[in-house]
Amino acid sequence: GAVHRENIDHVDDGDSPYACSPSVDNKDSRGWDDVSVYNAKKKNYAWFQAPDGNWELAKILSVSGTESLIAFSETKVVKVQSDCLLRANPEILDGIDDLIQLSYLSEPSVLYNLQYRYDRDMIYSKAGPVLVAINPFKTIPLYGDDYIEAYKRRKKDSPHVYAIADTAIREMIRDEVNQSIVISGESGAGKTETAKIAMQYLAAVRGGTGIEYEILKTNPILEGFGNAKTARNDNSSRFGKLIEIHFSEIGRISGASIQTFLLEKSRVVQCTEGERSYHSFYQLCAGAPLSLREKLNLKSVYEYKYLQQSNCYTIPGINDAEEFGIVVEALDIVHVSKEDQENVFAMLAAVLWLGNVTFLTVDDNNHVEPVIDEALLTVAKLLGCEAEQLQIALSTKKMTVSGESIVQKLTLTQASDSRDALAKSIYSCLFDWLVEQINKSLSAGKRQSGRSISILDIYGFESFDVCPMIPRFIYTLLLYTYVCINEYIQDGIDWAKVDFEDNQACLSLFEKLNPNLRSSQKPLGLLTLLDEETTFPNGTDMSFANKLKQHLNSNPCFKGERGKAFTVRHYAGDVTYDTTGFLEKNRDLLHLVSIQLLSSCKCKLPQIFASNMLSLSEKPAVGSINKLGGADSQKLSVMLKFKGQLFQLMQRLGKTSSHFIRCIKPNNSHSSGIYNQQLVLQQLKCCGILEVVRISRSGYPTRMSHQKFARRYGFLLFDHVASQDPLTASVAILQQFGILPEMYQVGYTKLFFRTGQIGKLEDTRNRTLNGILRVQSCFRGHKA
Ligand code: AD9
Ligand code: MG
Repeated sequence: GAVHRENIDHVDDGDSPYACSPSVDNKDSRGWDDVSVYNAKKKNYAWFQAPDGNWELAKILSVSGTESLIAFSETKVVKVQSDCLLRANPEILDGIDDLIQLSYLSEPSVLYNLQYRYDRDMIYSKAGPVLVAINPFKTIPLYGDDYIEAYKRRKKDSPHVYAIADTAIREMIRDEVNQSIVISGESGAGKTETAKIAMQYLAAVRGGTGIEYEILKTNPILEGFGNAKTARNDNSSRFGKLIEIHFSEIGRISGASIQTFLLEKSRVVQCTEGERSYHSFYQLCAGAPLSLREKLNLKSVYEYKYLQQSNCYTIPGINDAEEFGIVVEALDIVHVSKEDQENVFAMLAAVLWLGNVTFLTVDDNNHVEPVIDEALLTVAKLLGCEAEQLQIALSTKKMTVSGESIVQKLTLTQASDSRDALAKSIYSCLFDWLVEQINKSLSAGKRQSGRSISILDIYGFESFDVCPMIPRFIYTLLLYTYVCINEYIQDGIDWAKVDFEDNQACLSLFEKLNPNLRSSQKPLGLLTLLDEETTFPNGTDMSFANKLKQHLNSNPCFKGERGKAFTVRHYAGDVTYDTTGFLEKNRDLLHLVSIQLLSSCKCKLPQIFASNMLSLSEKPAVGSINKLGGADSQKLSVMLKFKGQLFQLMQRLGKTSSHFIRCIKPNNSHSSGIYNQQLVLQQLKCCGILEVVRISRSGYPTRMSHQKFARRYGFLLFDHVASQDPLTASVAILQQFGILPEMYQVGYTKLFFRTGQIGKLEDTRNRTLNGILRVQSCFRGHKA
């Protein structure tokens, strides 16, 4: 297992540098009286797992054979098997800020340490290279100018998003390598808030030109159009986001670009009880000024069928009308003209009205036609087309049979589907178009040095509905790349010292993401199988599940379950998925008739949408277009589109140096002060945080080439010989600064350090440099 178990029989306090407890009197600081009747010499504590799964701290009174006598309180003393106990850490380690400093690493000691900090509003901790952020669900005074200043000047070093952002800036400048901050976590864990906190830090310390203000203002727009209230989070992001912040030669923010991934389209036309559709709809209906209301024939939210179905119209504490004002202001700031803004709102209204379009049966074959009523007429007006055109688009489809084009009428289900498909397409195209406008504004005329810091706000693991294993997969892959076994092996380090669960089998489940590979070169993985089954006329969730079992059963990370389910062994934990709805969500059909309708509209946006859709489906490089259906619809499956994007994302991030933030949701009731052990543990396990801590304790996570090391610290050598080769210079530096041999390993091309070692050298370097600067300025002062 991931956890290092220590049998307390043969563990002695003496083996830890922190082992001696500071309290020597009879009463320990945990408040328990020393039960001296048992004459326990040492105050040994251990974790014992209660039947409910929670861990409790107990005092070891005596150990005999395989049994131990432990006390939970003065009155509750029990005898247990010693191997059920996990050694607790000495009190002096309570609340340490990096889990790798724990003397005894175990699930309960990690949980306890995080909770100790959380209870004191220290929501940030380090787990080796990963920043763990536990959602406080309340305002905590850890942010703002004073804190930013303190982290900028390195007056504070406790774990913080600011510290991560600051390190990213420094490393970008020092190493001349682009950086990325990868934020992951469950829905509602705090990813989006964390991303904003990181952006605020970058803007505050590296802004100055004003563009940083524009960058921050993209948040209300993206959240307005891409976030919604869900059961898990009142402000849940329904898309993935990578924001790349560009820096000029002098290290100031010079622009940015945003890439978004797969907006959840289905929410536009259906959402479950208690959830809402996208904020933008409610904001518009609540906040639009009278003139706009009249132009768009806007009604209240209660009048629209798409919004009615979930029976939830408001969010406690949120004023949608006010939010509308904030979004409009933000649109102004990113230079979306007033005219374009009105077009945007017209599209929102068109989508809402589309939902109110109804159908009537017109023949004996159950074929239908839309009713010409206020809804249909308003949609036609808002899109800029004739009502008849819209009627045709919603009730027919074109087929190509033996080279001949025929028009077929639709049944009620088919027609409703085509109406919903049109609504979904308009909305997702609108979202993409807005992102494009933002990108134009953020990059307009800015000179860039090519240096950047990217912030990835990945989906909530379980909320990505097309294929819920994808976000976890991305994170695993990135973290895996970070820990990067291969590099160690290639560099001659004996990796056996640092055992690491091989994840290759799990990754191969998902196959190579490179869409340019020919299918014969591609191993058949989950995504390809999903795609195949989606385009297969008779494919169902069940046949998909069976295909998976048939093709993947030999993979040790895959396990077929009964019915439509299967299990993937992720990085550190099994997750079972139900394939119900996978295929439907992967299908993304918009009939050609509808695309033609959009392209013939007089309004600007529908035309743009249509041409984007057509150009997308003409580009087979993004993914092969399904040949089965001919040209009657745009059949680029969701997964094919996403695979292309994902591949680019991985390529881009692969070139950066990554920093990891893992957001944790401490309870499911969104309340402050409640820390649910099991829930936290599950999240820590899910991404292998415990593994990472274990590896980081034993491994050498920091690395630097001999050349770079010698260049950076060589001048600190007492007798610096310029002709020294980098390896010799490196070794001399390590010796001069008393870096202990167990703290580093020398590879063929690189040095590998345990956590914290480079920090020491950097401090010396900075002190020396500051000294030199002071001497120089003194010298100049004298001259003047
Ligand atoms: V989802 O996958 O997009 O559904 P996120 O992005 O992980 O999710 P989000 O950042 O939206 O979660 O955070 C959820 C809520 O937690 C916020 O609306 C805040 O109310 C709360 N939160 C998160 N982080 C902080 C924080 N650092 N301080 C205070 C916070 N509140
Ligand atoms: Mg979010």
